[in-house]
Amino acid sequence: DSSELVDVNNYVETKKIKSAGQYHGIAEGKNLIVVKLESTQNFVINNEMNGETVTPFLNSLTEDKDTIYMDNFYHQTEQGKTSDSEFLLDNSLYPLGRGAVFFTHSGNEYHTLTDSLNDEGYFTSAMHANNKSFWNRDIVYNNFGYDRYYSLPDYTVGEGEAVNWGMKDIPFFQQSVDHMKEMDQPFYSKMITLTNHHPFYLDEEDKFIEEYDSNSGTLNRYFQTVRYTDEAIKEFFTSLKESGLYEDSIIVMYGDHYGISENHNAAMSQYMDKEITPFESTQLQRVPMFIHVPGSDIGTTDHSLAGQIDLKPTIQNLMGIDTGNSIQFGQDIFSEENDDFVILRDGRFITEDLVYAGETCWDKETGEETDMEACAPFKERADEELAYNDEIIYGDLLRFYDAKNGRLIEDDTLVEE
Ligand code: GP9
Ligand code: MN
Repeated sequence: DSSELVDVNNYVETKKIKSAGQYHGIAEGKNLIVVKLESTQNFVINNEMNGETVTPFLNSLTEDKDTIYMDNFYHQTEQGKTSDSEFLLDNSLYPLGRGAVFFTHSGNEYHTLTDSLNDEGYFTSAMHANNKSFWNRDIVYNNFGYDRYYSLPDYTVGEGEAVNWGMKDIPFFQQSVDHMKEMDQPFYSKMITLTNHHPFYLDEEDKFIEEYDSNSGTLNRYFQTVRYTDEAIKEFFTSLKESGLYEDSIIVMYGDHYGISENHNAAMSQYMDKEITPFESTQLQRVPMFIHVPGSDIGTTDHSLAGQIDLKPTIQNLMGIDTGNSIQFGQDIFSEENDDFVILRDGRFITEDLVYAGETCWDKETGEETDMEACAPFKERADEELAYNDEIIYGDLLRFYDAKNGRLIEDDTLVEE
């Protein structure tokens, strides 16, 4: 009942910071396009593979005058993979440690990013050229407040236009822009790419660089599919400009989770030219995050420590939406009061100076093991935060919270279904 929410709420209150951080309202009233980059890890950005540039277009954005590039941004997903990253985006809550919350708690009450945009009069949609029930998305998107889900039947997959799990990213983006041209503005569209997905196969004509030469075919091909998606994003920006939508839009892009699992540590170690310790493995959980606002002059590389849990309050701040009353664990990345603390869903965490992984405390600067005492207070907080999170999800506790007015709802006012 609502009494369970009291402790959770007290904890969340301790994390609340000034909501109106830097860049508040910079994209107010603009179309919001969020591109979820499949399996894209940060190590490919501004990096080469056997002398070839892996992500030329994304690299150019890291130098772009209208783009903030976050290079210290972690995914926080677990077994629910892509769907977990979507859950984080919409709720600023952690997914579950086991199973996929999209399946296990699809019917809970949530106070989503999408709801907040609906309240501002946005037309909201998700775009992904896959079967609509994959990850239970049709049910969940409806509950999260999306007005429309553009799924496989909304796309024409021509001859040679599918690879791996489905439609290739280049035609996906092309046809998605055609849909956007028909939308009422302002709109919010969440787009989910697919080509850079295990097993990372490509047709010959889509291979812009060579394979890598390790003992892992997965890693070898990964560079090529990342390169393909980079090309798709470049073309997407061009189509947006041609459609006239570009100037009135903000584009946020983030990697959903790792593409290269620990099974490929030997190959990764060859590529990175160092041993993949639990410390390195944790640092590899960084995913790229870009915020592109045409004409804004916000361009910088931001090293702030942050994670997917921070997407919702950060985007809301940019859109000029007040985040003050939500029950959530993320913080606006651009607020000066932001904590430098990221918790991964499996209990690992990262602070300004430390990484906790493999039940060991690591010194970030040296990458060497350090005294567990340094990590202990953070560990307590990480465990506490994840436990409160799980109480919310298992107890469907947001039923007892009136997010508009920021107050707990007494039980007797609730109509049980
Ligand atoms: C499937 C796509 C990939 O529609 O989102 O899902 P993943 O396997 O990465 O969770
Ligand atoms: Mn994914």
